[in-house]
Amino acid sequence: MQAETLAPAPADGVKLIGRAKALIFDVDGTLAETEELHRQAFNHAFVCHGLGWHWDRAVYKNLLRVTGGKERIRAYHATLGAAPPLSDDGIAELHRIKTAYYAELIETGCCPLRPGVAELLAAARARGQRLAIATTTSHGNIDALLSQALGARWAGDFDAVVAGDDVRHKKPAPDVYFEVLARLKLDGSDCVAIEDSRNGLVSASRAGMPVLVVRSMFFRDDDFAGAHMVLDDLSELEGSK
Ligand code: XBP
Ligand code: MG
Repeated sequence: MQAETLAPAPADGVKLIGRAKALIFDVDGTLAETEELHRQAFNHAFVCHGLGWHWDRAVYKNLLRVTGGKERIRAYHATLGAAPPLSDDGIAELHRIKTAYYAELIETGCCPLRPGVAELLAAARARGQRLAIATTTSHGNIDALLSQALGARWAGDFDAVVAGDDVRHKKPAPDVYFEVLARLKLDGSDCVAIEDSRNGLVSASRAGMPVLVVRSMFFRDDDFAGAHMVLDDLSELEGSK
């Protein structure tokens, strides 16, 4: 009879997390379900510029394969055969409008942390573990989200915060995770990455770290082969201590 392969239970996630020296969090989709607000903010910028573009959820889901907002705009523009040219400055201006509107949306308080996130951050701090962020989005967007969710002094709890524009290549390249490891002076195997997308999983895995995936709105059906564990959200860890 063939042995059944069992998926790791949340208790394995608790063990994995408990023995890590540092927990490294992705932001979008992992700490909070921000991607829908990013989508609305991109559409706002397109209206402001009179472009006649609109990214519905299906289109956006597909475009999320391209990490980074400026890169995503450029990739979409390239799919429009006869579109007027869009310069790097034009893209940067669109992205500035998008970013300002995204911050306004976040400041309404409509985007709380996902279930189990605040509890995990508090438990990790109580255990003396270090916290870090490895994200594709910008420092401004991280600050907008975490000031709202954790208070203005949130950054004091994190030993490294590395954003997309701090590194040469965005996820799925490992640059952002390698930069976090360099700042923490740790090896990947000492840490756990917490991610919500295939691109994030690949990025962290290439930097040599085990990855715990939490499924999010747009990446729910991504291929997470290679993840240490896949959870619906981090609150699943709480019942298995
Ligand atoms: C998140 C992203 C980001 C956001 C938009 O990826 O790809 O581009 O969608 O942010 P991850 P910006 O969660 O894997 O880090 O517009 O600021 O780039
Ligand atoms: Mg993400």
